[in-house]
Amino acid sequence: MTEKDEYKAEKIQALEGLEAVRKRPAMYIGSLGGRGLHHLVYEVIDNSIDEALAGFCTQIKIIIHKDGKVSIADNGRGIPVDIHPKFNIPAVQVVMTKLHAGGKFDKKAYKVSGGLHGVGISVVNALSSELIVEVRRDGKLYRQSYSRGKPTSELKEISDTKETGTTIIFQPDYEIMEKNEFDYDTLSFRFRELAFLNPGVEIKIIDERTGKKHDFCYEGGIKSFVQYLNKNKEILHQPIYISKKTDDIEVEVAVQYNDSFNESIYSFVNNINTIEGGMHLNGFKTALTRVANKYLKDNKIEKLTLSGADIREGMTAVISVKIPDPQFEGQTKTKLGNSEVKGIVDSIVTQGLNTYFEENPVVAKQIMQKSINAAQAREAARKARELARRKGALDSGNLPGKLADCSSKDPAKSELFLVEGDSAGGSAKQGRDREFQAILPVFGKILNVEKARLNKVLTSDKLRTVISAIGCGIGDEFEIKKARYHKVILMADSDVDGSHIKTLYLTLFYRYLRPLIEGGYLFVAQPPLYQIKKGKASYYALDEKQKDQILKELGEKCSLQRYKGLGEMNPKQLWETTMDPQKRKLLKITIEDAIQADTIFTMLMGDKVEPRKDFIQQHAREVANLDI
Ligand code: 0RA
Repeated sequence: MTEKDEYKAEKIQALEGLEAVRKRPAMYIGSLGGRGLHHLVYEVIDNSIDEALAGFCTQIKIIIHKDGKVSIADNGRGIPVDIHPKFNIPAVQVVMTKLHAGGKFDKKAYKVSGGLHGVGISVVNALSSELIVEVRRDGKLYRQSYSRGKPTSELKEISDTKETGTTIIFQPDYEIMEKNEFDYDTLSFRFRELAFLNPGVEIKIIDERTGKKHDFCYEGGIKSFVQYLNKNKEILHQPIYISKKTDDIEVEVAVQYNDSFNESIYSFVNNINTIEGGMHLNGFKTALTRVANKYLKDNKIEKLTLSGADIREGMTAVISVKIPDPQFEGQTKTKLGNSEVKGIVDSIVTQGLNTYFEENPVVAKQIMQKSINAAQAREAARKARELARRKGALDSGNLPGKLADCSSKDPAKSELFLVEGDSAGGSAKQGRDREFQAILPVFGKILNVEKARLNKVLTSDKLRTVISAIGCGIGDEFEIKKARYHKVILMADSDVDGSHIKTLYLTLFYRYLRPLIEGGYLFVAQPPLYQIKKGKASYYALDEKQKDQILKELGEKCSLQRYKGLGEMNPKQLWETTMDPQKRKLLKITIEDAIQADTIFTMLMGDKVEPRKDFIQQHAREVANLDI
């Protein structure tokens, strides 16, 4: 084979690469829905972040255009434009058309591995009906356009410029992607996170459809991140910050305690949120537990051994490591597997915390006291649980009297409705299909678990009833496989009180029965707001929009009834509109993002009033059917 043939062969291979992306796109970006769509933007911005990590880029600007395109502009070095010796085309064209081509040029110690999939910018090109790349480099502005991964022009020199950097504008290919719009809040959330994780980098977003814009830039890095996470909480001290950078690994930890009982630790590897944790998180936890227990002992504060959970109660922390060759494991590939990282993080955190405790004895004693309280409360909870167990109050062997159980014993087919109010409970009992639907009437407001520890939860009759009906236990002893129903459905009025009750229950599930949410077992029923009658036919509308639409379609001579509560519906209506699996629309509760969910719950249920007011004013509509 001549050299020329060889080059041709490789070029063809490169093109085939992108064809493969178009044939099996989900393999490269995970989904073709909203998530995949936003992933395309993350893929591009990760390359700009790499430039920033290498020390050449300080600003990234993202614009959502009115026509649905997105542009990402940075002030990095610009993608090289010189002719690639092997492919005989400009390097930028190689980057845009060859899978994983990016890494070939540079010898950086580590890179953001391109979101979870690490696929490179060519994938975005392959999945765009139109893409333009502009490079500012060596005093010139260059431009090239593409469609569906193939160049539609040569790389052209456009003008002179003193600036450097890269701009990519793309229109997602809606022949492949499901038609979806870019969401300002989703993108902003990720950009804020990236700005925290890469201090000093300025990330601007502008939404030209609405005029919304935001500038994210945090000189304080993850110190600012924990302050942001704690912004609605009462904090105990300024953030503790520990960091160490060697040639091929960078470790950063920020910790700040608040007066709540919750543990919120977020870990990242190369800017990727490692939801499933891994070696870096293990190293951190091990070090923290060891250092705290040693401090207790050395300072003779109290003769007891703290568990890791005791020390982490009320702690907000961010751990960020940057390493050259991350191995991601686990179900969602968000668990760091590199075992060497555990010892490195452990030793850096041990040293850092020891120094901090030595230099800040007041804070150290505060944290110790909080941990001791936690240990004592945990012991009390253990006893309360023991007592509850002895009385059988938590097992399903001793089902609450109020529960109208279903006859099916198959959890996968069974549903539990938690119904607010006596009359609604009565209607639900009569209207249900008793084969697979169980009804547990619940009454009024329950304990706000956001402000209570487990032992207090266990002393509440109302909560114990719910826990024993579900059958999984609670807290550390929770066992999802014991669930007696695979659908637990909250059903309350669509008014302010009903929303409050739903939110209280959501908080209970989020803080103490979270695996039920993670397993996709928790739902909110959506009873209709209106009944519209025309002659003998009746129609139901979930919201104003639907009501207006139905009224328009039906024309004149309709009667309209607004339901104030579930109780106004007779058993048959309740079945038809809200309970019948064939007709109802359930809202599945998911934890899209733990950080967001956590912030929302603190805001809705915590002590500070102002942030709650602001949030409710801003999200008045969504709060009614909070979907986290
Ligand atoms: C390859 C090599 C170099 C930079 C880049 C790619 C690069 C890619 C993107 C994508 C968006 N913004 C970007 N900025 C840079 C290194 C260039 C050099 O050595 O000068």
